[in-house]
Amino acid sequence: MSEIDRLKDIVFQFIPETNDIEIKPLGAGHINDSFKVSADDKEFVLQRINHGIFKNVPELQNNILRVTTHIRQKLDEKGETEINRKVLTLVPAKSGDWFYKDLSGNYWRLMYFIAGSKSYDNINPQLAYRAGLAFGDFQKMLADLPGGPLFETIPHFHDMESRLEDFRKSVKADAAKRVAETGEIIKEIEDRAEEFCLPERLHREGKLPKRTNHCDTKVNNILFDENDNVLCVVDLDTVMPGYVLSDFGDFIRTGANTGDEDDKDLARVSVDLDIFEGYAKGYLEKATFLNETELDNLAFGAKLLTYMQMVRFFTDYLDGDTYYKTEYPGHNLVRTKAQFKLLRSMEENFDKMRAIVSKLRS
Ligand code: GN1
Ligand code: MG
Repeated sequence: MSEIDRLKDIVFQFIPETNDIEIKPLGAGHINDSFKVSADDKEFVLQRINHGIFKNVPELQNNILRVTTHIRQKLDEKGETEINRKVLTLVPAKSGDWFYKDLSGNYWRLMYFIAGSKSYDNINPQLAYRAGLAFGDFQKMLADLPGGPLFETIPHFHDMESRLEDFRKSVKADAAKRVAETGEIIKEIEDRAEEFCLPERLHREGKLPKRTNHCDTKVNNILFDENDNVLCVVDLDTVMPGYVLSDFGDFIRTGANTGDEDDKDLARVSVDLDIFEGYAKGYLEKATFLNETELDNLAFGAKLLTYMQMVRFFTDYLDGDTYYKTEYPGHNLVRTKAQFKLLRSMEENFDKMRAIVSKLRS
């Protein structure tokens, strides 16, 4: 059986069989595999969920169901039109589950493709402002999610103390024999370790709360329509309790980088303060629920998520590239260095980032 026939068989676990079907690879996620499916007059996204990383797929899908159901209801109450373009819609499998497990043990899900949507890897301050409104609104809509906290789809996901523990274990194990050649990076990480464990300390002191966060607010996880208006926020695998600094920071890490996440040309990589300002403005207009500690540390969140991503890419490099998909040998080291360059640019511009947030919140 060809790969495509296998994929068709999987799609038919969710929708009625048809000969009028086309399946193509979609997007550039680092974890799951995605495909665009056109069947009769409908379009879908089929995804193979990486269950090595998301170990409890039923709970994961249940989170997404809870989140999308709640958002749908909020949009409905607001009198929104075209709701199916403004929130993801999962398709149940014929079995009644919200996923399908194939004979090789792979997990799959299907959802509707949002018609006429596009995403960007590079944006401008105006679009950043709209993205800020969108992620602020997302957190706001989920603030009263019924049914208690969401399941933690990846335990300790954005917990810097835990990420550093993993990093130190990997240095010790040196599985891929890459420690000797990367001593300089290890030192740069250790030099900043204490500074970046601040959120966990603030949380223990009761000053920094956990709220329902997206936890993967990459710029390309926002869908825009033909006129560059935001349609909706996608990639809901990691929606779970976390610090708002994560969501603020991960957008800046990706959307306000003048270069690419894995740029080999480090001269291209720096923080764009106009995009930072655009996003902060939009976000603060919606996120009216933040406390003083959260507001004081938003700019820090940008540095934190960049540092965290540097540590995560580098840990995976030391482990021999077992977590992230890579396109070439050494890709994770290239990513590490690009994140480190971005971090240094943010360190140089930290006072300016803080001043922007202060100006906008007053
Ligand atoms: C992964 O698969 P993708 O690209 O949406 C990762 C994020 C990282 C990101 C780095 C579950 O997201 O946490 O920030 O790569 N997702 C998971 O680009 O680890
Ligand atoms: Mg993701």
